[in-house]
Amino acid sequence: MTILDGKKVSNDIKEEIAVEVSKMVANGEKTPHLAAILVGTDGASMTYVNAKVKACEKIGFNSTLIDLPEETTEAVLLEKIQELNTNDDIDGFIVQLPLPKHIDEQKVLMAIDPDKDVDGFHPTNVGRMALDLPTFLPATPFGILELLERYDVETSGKNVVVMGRSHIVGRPMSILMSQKRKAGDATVTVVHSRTKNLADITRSADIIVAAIGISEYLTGDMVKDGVVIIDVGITRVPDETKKAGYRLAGDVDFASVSPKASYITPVPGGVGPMTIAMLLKNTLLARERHG
Ligand code: BQF
Repeated sequence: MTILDGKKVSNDIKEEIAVEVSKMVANGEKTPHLAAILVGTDGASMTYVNAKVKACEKIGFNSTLIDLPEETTEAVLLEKIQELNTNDDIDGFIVQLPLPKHIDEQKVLMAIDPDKDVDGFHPTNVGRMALDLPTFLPATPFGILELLERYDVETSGKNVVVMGRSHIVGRPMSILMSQKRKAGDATVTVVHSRTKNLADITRSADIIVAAIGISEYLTGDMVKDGVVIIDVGITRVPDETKKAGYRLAGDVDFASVSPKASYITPVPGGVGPMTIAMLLKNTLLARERHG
């Protein structure tokens, strides 16, 4: 069993990007600049957005965090987005999800200039991804592809089961892995909350991408020997023995699944850090594309 060490690979990628940034700066080019909008004070969202800002500092990017109160209206948020769309100093920006319930997420994502949409959530970029045109790939699926590639995990002709159909992970992952690409050429099945005989389907999988958001849902009896496991889940589970009061759990029951797996991502330290690294990669790409 090999651990797919997302922490290590993400650090490799960040170092590669840092080298690129130094070269750009030495050539008198602009420094990549990522902005992030956070609405409200949700604990997990604050952690994620802070991790993104910190990663920018580490690799020599400029970053701007725009902190808006929970009560921010949709109109004010759309104004902020317009400002970032037209600010030539910003190469790319994200709106941290989830948004408060009074704001229409789809409307917000559609307001982002596709050329600055480094999360790849704008319908234009989703369409470009589906058509295999140059775009910004959503950071989590992009990170999973990169992790599979760097560990030389064979995907061609394999049965991949994607658990979950979210617009951020499951759906794009299923599209990307069915495409003709390095970590692609797979036969992909998407399973979800309405799927019947789910365990029969997961037991036939060579590779499982678990992205359903239910902690430790996938257990050893649901997988075959030699399976490759990508665990996208990241749930806070109350744990009084931890100083934070919680521990992080994936969608995979690591204890029962890992003995059967050929490769498996841990939680934390698997897919999560790769998500951050690929957001930075997209921002570098945005800077290069803007010329
Ligand atoms: C790690 C996210 C659900 C909803 C919105 C490192 C992250 C997580 C874990 C991280 C996530 C999850 C992010 C680890 C960004 C991944 O060491 O295991 C980094 O920051 N993520 C997000 O921005 O929004 C989310 C999950």
